[in-house]
Amino acid sequence: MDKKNKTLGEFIIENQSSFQYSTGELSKLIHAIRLAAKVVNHEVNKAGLIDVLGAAGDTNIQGEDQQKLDVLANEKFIQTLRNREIVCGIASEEEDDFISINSNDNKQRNKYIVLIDPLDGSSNIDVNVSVGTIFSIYRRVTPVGTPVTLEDFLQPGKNQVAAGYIIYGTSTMLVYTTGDGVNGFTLNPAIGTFYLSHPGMIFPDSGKIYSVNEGNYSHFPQGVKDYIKYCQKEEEDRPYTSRYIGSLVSDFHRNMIKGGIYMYPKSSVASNGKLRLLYECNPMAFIAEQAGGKASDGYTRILEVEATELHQRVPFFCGSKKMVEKAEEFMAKN
Ligand code: AHM
Ligand code: MG
Repeated sequence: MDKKNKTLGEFIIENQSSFQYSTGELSKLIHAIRLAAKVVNHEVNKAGLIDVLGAAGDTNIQGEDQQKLDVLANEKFIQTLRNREIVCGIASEEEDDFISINSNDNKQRNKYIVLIDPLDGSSNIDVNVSVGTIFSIYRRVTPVGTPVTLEDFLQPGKNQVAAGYIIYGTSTMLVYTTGDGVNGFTLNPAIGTFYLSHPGMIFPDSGKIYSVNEGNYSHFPQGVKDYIKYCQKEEEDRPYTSRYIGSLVSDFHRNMIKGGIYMYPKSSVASNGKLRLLYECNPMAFIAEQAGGKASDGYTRILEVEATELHQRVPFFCGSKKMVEKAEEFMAKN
């Protein structure tokens, strides 16, 4: 069959048996995320026509203003995952605490938990620039049949069984991994079906794009400043090109296709940077590694960073392997 004719549904069914200990539960979970993605896509596409632009009037636990679409996307994902009764717990950027889910018979038999950033890149919503959804899936560590605890959510990223993102861009794509490579699916909006458009996605070993908010330059650690100067220097294949959308999913997606590095370092005003370990950095790091790329906090592999709180922040360097290694070299020197 022509790869572009293969739907996400067909792909999930075909690959279910290759997943260790598969009982079909993970497949059902990906099916549910696919459904929620289509619903959120529909809402995002109507932005500007209906009253979903602008601030919702509340702030989340991290003190950030919630946008109406942030709240809506959060509701849609949680509602879908609840209705399908396929997870035992959910944590979201937009929820202060994790949500424990009891199934109808009140005997929680589900073993997966989901961590999600329902709509990432909120500052881009009102100006019609690409935003995304990021998700991370783990097997619970506490016994099945009991309510989930914080311990289930604070697992190291290397324990993830699946992770992915949806990019609401010029087209809408769902990209995910279950630990066996990375595959990308593009939504045909006319019929509401995702098709396998990017099989076996690979991060080029190196690239020419660096993505960082250079407005924060004076607050960056010396290692980051030196690496940025290195990117800009006229030498060998440099200067690199600077590309920063301010929407992690979009910056990551472009860099994975073209080759590049994304950085959100710590700074003198934000000691752990901005991005959240559990539902932003870990899933992107898992995808990056599965595509042959690399993700680090400047010194340590992201997937091994210890999680101590749900909304923990961590410095993030992610992208083409050689570029991340070079940035780490500069960090180590300082
Ligand atoms: P958000 O979860 O509140 O949307 O914040 C995360 C976003 C990332 O998508 C993006 O890369 C980064 O924040 C941009 O931050 P800044 O505007 O500080 O450069
Ligand atoms: Mg976010």
